[in-house]
Amino acid sequence: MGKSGVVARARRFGRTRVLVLELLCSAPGRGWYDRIVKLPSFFGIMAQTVAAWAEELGCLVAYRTYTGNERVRDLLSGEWDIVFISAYTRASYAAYAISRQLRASGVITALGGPHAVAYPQDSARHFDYVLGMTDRNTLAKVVEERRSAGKAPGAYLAAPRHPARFPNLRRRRNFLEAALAKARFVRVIPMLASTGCPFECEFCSDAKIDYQPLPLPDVEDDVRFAAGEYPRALLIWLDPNFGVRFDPLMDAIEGASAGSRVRFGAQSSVSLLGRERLKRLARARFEIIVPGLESWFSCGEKLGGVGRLQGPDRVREAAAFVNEVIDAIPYVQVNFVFGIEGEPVLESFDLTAEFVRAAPGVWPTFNLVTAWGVSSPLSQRLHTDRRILPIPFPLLDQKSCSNVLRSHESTVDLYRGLVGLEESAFGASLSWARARRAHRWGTRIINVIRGRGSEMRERIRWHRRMQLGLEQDRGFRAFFEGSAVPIPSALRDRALAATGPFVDLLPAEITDELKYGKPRPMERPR
Ligand code: B12
Ligand code: SF4
Repeated sequence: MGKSGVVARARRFGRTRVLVLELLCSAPGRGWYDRIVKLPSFFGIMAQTVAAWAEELGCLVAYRTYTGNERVRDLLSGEWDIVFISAYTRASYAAYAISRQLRASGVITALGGPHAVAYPQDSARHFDYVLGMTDRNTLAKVVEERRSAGKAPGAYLAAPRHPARFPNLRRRRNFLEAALAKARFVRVIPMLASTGCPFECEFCSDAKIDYQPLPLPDVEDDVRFAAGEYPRALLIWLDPNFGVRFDPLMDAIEGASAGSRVRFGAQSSVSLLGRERLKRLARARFEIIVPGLESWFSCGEKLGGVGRLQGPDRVREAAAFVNEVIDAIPYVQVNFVFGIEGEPVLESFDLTAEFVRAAPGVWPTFNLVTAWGVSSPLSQRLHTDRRILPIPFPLLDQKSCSNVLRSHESTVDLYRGLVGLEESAFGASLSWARARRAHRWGTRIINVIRGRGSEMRERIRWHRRMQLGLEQDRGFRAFFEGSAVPIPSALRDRALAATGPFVDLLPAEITDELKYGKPRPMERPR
């Protein structure tokens, strides 16, 4: 329903007017692919779930995504009693700015999503409510109470566990379509079959969250509905680890999608992806698989046989395994995390370069270890040890820089190694090899755009800038050594640019910090 319809009906019936905003970024994307393809498809299921529950609770609800292409005025237009905002940490300043603007006109604001989970205390300074794990009861409390925090910190509410059931796709349809309307090139529909994970990788927010499958009839219903209504869609499973209960889940998916043309994608552990399972996934039209390798030295448990090896042996086995996956599944992405404590930094990059050459068909993703507030066992430990650098939130995107304090040598090695790896992995020769290995034109085109496009070029330039700063600039180096010096201007400028049109709405303390750079102590959990 349009904005004016929602407001007019709410006024007539005295119902609570709710806006749910899902921030998929905080500024326009850098290149064409980012702006038009990637960011509009980055929405999840939880903000739409909140919208559906609010409707069930009798509210009049509008749901909007921010993809970087909208005007802030249009995003917020309308009259609202409560605005729920969903944000990752990289978009948290945008969320703070929006909340400030809304609260000034008496609207109650509530934050949910990864930033609220990671930084509940800091978030509570900017919102009336901060929501951790959220179920229908958590939401009902906000809607019924509608308490304005005024100047005091907002209330923190959290359910004891993730919801055991989510409103089905049929029920969320209007909200899904509002998000899909902005994704013109690829129709990605997020799906969910489980929450939590049975493994315990220390850096992961799900390390301590029990694995919980959702009811299979719900999963079947969602697949059947999507297959019938959106036959050309790509159904992406958001499960942190897809296929823990592989056979019953695949029975449900295959049964519900039989005879349709929908395709699937999922992220899973190497240990869950045996040869027979790969064949089954391919038969069921899984076209994207993301097996998490993460590291050549840690995370062994979830890698099964490959994980019992380390270093060069793990590289050899992993490349052989991934090459088998590519034979079965057209698009394979492998994620790596660099900077994990106790791992030899330069050797990790050398081994990854070897892997990229040995498995040229995969798309490799390079992430920097990041401690997000209190979200993982690693981040909690590092906070206790006071080893977190006060990197501005917009740069905590896993790509720009790591916020973990380490020795100067290993910090320089981290960016030096990363630049070398990125230049070779996305250079002409390996990009060509990647394109040749792909079985489909679609995969070739996506890989060339991702590897040779403006976003990747800008990222490599930035990592080179980080490396030079650490090697040549004393202030830069002092900051990354943990001294109480101002945040370097290069970081502040990047954070300002990443906060895009929301900069002017930011609270003064954050604008001052970003524009003028005040010395700050080492970060405490915030
Ligand atoms: C699936 C997934 C994605 C998908 C889908 C994203 C999406 N919009 O949902 C894709 C691949 C697109 C993605 C992209 C990214 N991701 Co991601 N992703 C995940 C993953 C694996 C699962 C998230 C999920 O859907 N879980 C199922 C839901 C039901 O559970 P939940 O997210 O825990 O949500 C609960 C509460 O937080 C709350 N809640 C959640 N949202 C909302 C919203 C409202 C309004 C309310 C009230 C409550 C609420 O209720 C839920 C039920 O209890 C997590 C890791 C993990 N293991 O959890 C990382 C994770 C969330 N991603 C992460 C990151 C860094 C990214 C990227 C920045 C990576 C990048 N550089 O591109 C982007 C940013 C995307 C964006 N929208 O801005 C980090 C976030 C850290 C942080 N504090 O910001 C995580 C935690 C992984 C990690 N490294 O530890 N991601
Ligand atoms: S296997 Fe993946 S989802 Fe599970 S704890 Fe490890 S990184 Fe997190």
